[in-house]
Amino acid sequence: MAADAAAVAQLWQPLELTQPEVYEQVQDDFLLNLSFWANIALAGISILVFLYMGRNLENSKSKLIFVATLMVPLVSISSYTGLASGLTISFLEMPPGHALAGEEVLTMWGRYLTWALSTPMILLALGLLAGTNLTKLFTAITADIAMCVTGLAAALTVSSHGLRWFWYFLSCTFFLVVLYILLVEWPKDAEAAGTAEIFNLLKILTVVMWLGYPIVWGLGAEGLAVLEAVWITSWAYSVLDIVAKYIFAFLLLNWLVSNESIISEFGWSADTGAGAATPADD
Ligand code: RET
Repeated sequence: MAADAAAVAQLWQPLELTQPEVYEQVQDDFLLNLSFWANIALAGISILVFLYMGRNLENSKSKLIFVATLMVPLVSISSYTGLASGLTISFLEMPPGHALAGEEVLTMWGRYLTWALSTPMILLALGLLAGTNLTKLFTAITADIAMCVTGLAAALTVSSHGLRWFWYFLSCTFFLVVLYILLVEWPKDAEAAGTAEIFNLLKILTVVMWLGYPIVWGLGAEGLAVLEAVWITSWAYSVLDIVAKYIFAFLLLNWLVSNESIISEFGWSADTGAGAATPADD
């Protein structure tokens, strides 16, 4: 009798995996594990290459662009180490209404968390390159952080299926703000700053790649579960990351080291944009 009760109690307990158990699951899925380690290796190589590339920069704004760009693979190597060790992965039971309702879905929430640190660095570098003003930079970065945090909330909400999607659309709304600044505001600033050519290349790369993330979320196990195998979702994010982070950063730094003279020194304020007249010296 007592043994029966214990068995029933065990059956009703939520499946809470310990960190070593999550780690074991990651180890057992070769392709999933590879999607993490490929990025750890690429981030490591990128850090070394970028440090070498930026060694002779002199102008203070160029140096800030460099530091922001270097932070991207630095955050990334930490993010992927968190995933590979099972620290930032949880198995979450999907709520009724979800395609995998009642099932435990592997959720790589560490990705969303660390995007809140890496994507602002990308936008800081792009905004400085475009010679934008503080107001637009602040708006782009805060909307971007809000996008990542609400995306994290979408992934972690298990109380209601509807609310998962509500978070998702909130995140998309913040994303629209970022897209507007990238596509409408900064190109004008970059034109005035003389950096339009490289800015437009990086803008296209960024917009196209970044659009991939909400699509993968929507199709992956956390969303509509069209892509059910978790390693496919993970590889999709990993490939997007490779282009949106390391290739993006390489192109930016490669341009910067040979065109440093185009980047003006600091001299912007909250209400003047690139190319605005410098206040008279009186
Ligand atoms: C989520 C889901 C909710 C809706 C939206 C999303 C957008 C994510 C983006 C991520 C970009 C990440 C990058 C990381 C580099 O380190 C959170 C997937 C809109 C755009 C570039």
